[in-house]
Amino acid sequence: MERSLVLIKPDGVQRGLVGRIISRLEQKGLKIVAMKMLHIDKDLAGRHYAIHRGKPFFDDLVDFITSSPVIAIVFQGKNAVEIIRQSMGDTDPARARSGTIRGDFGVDIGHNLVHGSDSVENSSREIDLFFSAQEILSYDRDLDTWIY
Ligand code: D4T
Repeated sequence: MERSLVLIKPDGVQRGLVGRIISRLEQKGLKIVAMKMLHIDKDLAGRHYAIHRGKPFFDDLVDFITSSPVIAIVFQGKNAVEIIRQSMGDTDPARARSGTIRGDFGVDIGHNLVHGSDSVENSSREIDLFFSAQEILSYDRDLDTWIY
């Protein structure tokens, strides 16, 4: 089953949107297999956003993601990566559709509330940055027979 790393960014935590963001993804049928709260340091931020190093917004992005605690979650489910990207909406909340997390709760690209892995390859790299193998749990849910 596919896995994706979701981060509820500092603005999501500060604005009290953690429960609502998690709810949307749970209601879709995705399963939480790991979760923690942490304050990302510059080193982890640099590794997580390595692909953006050198871009004009990189320093602001690192300052923002390290400014206050985040919630890191591994969601698991069929097509989890794509489903989460669709649920989050466009990177720029101003362009994100209503009904998406960013479309409903955000206005500014620098404060877009949530991160979700953009590919299966990147999801395993990102999950490894935030979680050890022991922290990712395996369990059955009876309701899965009604989702799949
Ligand atoms: P993340 O990685 O946070 O899930 O966002 P996306 O996958 O949707 O978008 P991204 O990697 O292209 O951008 C990462 C992060 O940088 C911020 N950003 C992006 C920004 O502040 N200004 C910009 O011009 C862009 C492109 C927002 C998300």
